[in-house]
Amino acid sequence: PSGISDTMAVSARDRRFMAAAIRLARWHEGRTGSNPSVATLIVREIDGAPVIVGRGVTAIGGRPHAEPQALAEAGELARGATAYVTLEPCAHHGRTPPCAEALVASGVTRVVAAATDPDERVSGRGYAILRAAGIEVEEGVLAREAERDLAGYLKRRTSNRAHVTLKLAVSANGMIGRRDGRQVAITGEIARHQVHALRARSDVILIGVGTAINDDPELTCRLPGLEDRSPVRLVLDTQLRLPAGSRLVATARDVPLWIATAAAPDDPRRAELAELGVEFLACDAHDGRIALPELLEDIAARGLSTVFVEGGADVARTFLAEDLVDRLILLTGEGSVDGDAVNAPVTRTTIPEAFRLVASMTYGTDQMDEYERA
Ligand code: AOF
Ligand code: ZN
Repeated sequence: PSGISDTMAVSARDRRFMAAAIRLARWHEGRTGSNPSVATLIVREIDGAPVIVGRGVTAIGGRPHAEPQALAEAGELARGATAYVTLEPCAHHGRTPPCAEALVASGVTRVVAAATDPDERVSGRGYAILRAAGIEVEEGVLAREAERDLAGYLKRRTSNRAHVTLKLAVSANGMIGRRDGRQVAITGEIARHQVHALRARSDVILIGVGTAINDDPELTCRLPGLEDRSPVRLVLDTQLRLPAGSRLVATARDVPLWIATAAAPDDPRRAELAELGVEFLACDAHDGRIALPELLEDIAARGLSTVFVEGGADVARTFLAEDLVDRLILLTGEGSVDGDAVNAPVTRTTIPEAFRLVASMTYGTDQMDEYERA
């Protein structure tokens, strides 16, 4: 007797392998279309030690699912093994047979799961199939951790709207830029790379047309190895002011560019931009601003789950005021922006009460704080 009871040892092991599965699921985050990126590990005892004999992550594009890939790698070794799944295995005949049935057929005797799948075709049915076949099922292991990564998918499934992350880069004196529009660097290079990585994990990057005109950004992901991972770029442009000569429009053939607008369907600028590859989301506007809740529903209806809001100040303020921010990423630089500067809608000392701090990192002289709506 080691002093540790069997059940304690087992649950520590379960958490360890589930943590590994959650990390594996991140590999394809943002690249599985409307499907969430989830992972499966098949683990069995070999010579008294647990060994991973199969691993799978939802394939790019969303299929095949994680489970059949992990089971294929494990082969006969799956018999009597434990499967770790970050999301409840599916129970429906979609474009692939149900993963719950694949697990039953493989001979695994135990399934450890993190998050339950709210998809109405699954939602407890996956677990029921496993249990009916005599498989021992442990639900909810590291559920919170898995749910943080699946937040976009879960939000779309449970609220029919896209999940919103707002990113703000704030100077030490609480500013986000200059009023004259001249660009200032608030954070350093490492933080900038982190932002590119965050973009790559999102389905949509959103900015206001003011920022689009002023900064003329490209909003693609320019990190080595992630160049092919540029999400849809979406511009809020009530009156269709985005210049046809902007970098965004110039790259619309390579990386999707959508414009949310209230401009009339027969507005001639639409045809001009459409010709260049731009797509339009017809929106309602109130007081000259695109109606955001409806827009987020529209995005979800198109199968996209996560929106990364990058500015400017007005757009950020509106998302916050309308309580539409699910996750807030605050980068705080070391320098000050002097002169005629734009106040940040929030700073580290004025975070709205609804948010709680979930992570803090230091990148050189920059600080990155991540908050979630409780
Ligand atoms: C799993 N394993 O790896 C993933 C699952 O359109 P389909 O047929 O591919 O089904 C999509 C649904 O499958 C999706 O809404 C979610 O419920 C589930 N995702 N399930 O067993 C996986 N990615
Ligand atoms: Zn499945």
